[in-house]
Amino acid sequence: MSIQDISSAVAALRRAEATRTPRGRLTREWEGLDLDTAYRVQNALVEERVAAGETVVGIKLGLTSRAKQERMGISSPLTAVLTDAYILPADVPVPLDRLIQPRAEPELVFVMGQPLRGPGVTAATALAAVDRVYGGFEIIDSRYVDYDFGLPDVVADNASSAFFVVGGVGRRPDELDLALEAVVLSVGGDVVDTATGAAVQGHPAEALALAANALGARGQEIPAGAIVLTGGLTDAIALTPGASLAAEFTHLGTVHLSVGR
Ligand code: 0L1
Ligand code: MG
Repeated sequence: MSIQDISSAVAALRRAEATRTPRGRLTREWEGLDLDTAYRVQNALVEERVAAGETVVGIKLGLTSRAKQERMGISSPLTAVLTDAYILPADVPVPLDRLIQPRAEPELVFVMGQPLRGPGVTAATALAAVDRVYGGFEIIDSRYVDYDFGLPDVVADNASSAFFVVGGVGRRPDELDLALEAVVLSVGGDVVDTATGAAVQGHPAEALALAANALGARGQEIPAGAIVLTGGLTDAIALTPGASLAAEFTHLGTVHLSVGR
C-alpha cells in the first residue's frame, strides 16, 4: 500500500511495530512528508496510543549528542512523546520478543517541577523548572530496516521509542554540575563507552530549553510532573539475548539493564 497521508503513515508504523516487521523509509513513498507533516504523523500516532489506553508521561529529545548525530547521519535534534507503555521497571528484563532491533543508550532524565513553554526559554530558566534529575537508559527500536531513516521518517516513528528505565537516585539539579556528570557504560562488565552531560548540547538544560522552544512553536508545553529524556549521551548499543548493561553515573547511581532471552 502506498503511503500518501497521515493516517496511512500511522497505520504503516503501527503495523511494523505490532508485527515486528521493519519497513522502508516513508519518505521514499511520500514525497510530501516534510518535517512539519512528520510531527503531525507523530501526534496522530500518539493520539492512537492514548485512545487505546496509554497515558502521556513526558517527552524525549533525540539526536542531541554528536555521538548519536554522527551514527545516524542526522545533525538536527528532535522531540518525541513518552507514554506509560514505554516505562520499563528497573528490575524487568528488556522483552526482546516484542522488539525488532533494540539498542540501548544512557541518558540524563529530568522530572519537571514546573511547566515550561517556549518561546524564549533559556538553559537557566529550563533548569529552574526541573524538580529532580536521574540517570537512565532508553531502549530504542526503529521501525525502519537497519535504522535507515531521514529526519522526517524518524520523527514520524516517534523517534524509535520503545522503552525507558529511570534510575533510583534522584538529585536536585542545583546539587550537581550536569555538564560534568559522567557516565561509564559497560556491557557484561566491560567498559564500552563514556561521556559527560556536556555531550548533550553542551549541557542537558540546553536540550530541555530546545525542547520547550520547539514544542512552544507547535503550541505545546512541557507540563509539571513530565519526565524528559534529554537524549543518548553515547552511541546506542545493540541488545543481544541475555546481555547485561550498566550505566554508572558519578552522582546518580548505577542503572542496570538486563536483556531477556
Ligand atoms: O536519544 C536519542 O538520541 C534517540 C534518537 C532516536 C533516533 C534513533 O537513534 O533511532
Ligand atoms: Mg534516546
